[in-house]
Amino acid sequence: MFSETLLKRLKDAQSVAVLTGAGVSAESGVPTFRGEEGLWKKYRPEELANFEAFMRNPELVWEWYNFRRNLINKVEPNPGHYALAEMEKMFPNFHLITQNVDNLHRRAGSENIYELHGNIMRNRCVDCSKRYDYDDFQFSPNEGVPRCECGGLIRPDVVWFGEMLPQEQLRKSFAAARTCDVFMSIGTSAVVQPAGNLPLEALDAGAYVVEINPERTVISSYVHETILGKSGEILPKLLEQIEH
Ligand code: BJW
Ligand code: ZN
Repeated sequence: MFSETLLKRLKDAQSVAVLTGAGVSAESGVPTFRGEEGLWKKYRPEELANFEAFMRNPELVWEWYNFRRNLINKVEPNPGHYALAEMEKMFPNFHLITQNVDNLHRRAGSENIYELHGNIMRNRCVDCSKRYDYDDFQFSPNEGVPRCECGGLIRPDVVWFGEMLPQEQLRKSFAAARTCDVFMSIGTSAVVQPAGNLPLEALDAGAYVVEINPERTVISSYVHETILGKSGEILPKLLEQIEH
């Protein structure tokens, strides 16, 4: 099921970089953003995940995050997350770059993670940027939108459209893409920038680039291989092949 080239490249690899998206958590029961089961069927991602939307209607945006936090608290990492955590131990350099905010990679045991879009389990103040834990503030419709000790509104510590990604993590992600031997783009539509550009950056720098996704994406015609399938099924099989 895997090409000889991929297996050989992985066997010889000193450095592997992986980009993950919402698709890796789909088999855990977390809806993806786009497509059939899209979380944003009713509201497009751009309508809720931006600062103006939050300031205009913080209750609505908080309700949406509350719903997702409650869901994420109930689900477990799937075999795809666990296989990536195992792979981290197999290569001298292994960089896990994720667009996901759901913390499932960490819960599965991955350690070297770059969280490009933040983490849904953290909060921060829109005015003074002070960070708060999930437990410090939880939105309840009766109490309204939580506020910081400085009076500012509390928001989830995630990256919305039009906002800068965490610069150090972004820098490390691009450095990993430019220096890895094998790059895997897994469970992402790759339409959101700048993360979606990482596989192309890796290609440009000479890495062997593989995509794992049940559907073809905007990068499929550029990468070396697209393995069509679910990451929770493909990744454990790939792990098994490279372990021997
Ligand atoms: C499976 C599966 C299974 C299903 N197994 N797979 C260039 C051109 C045009 C616009 C821009 C541009 N550069 C920047 C922009 C603007 C914008 C952008 O990219 N817009 C595009 C939509 C066009 N980017 C930004 O604004 C970024 N910031 C930025 O660029 O700052 C610089 C700047 C500042 C000021 C002005 C201008 C520039 C920030 C982007 C932040 C994105 N944030 C979100 C929300 C995070 C918080 C939250 O979760 O609530 O991040 S949006 C949402 O999309 C979320 C995701 O991380 C992100 C990516 O989605 P992902 O993960 O790919 O999910 P899906 O649903 O799209 O795909 C799932 C895939 O899984 C599918 O392919 C399925 O087939 C597959 N799948 N089951 C494996 N079992
Ligand atoms: Zn504050």
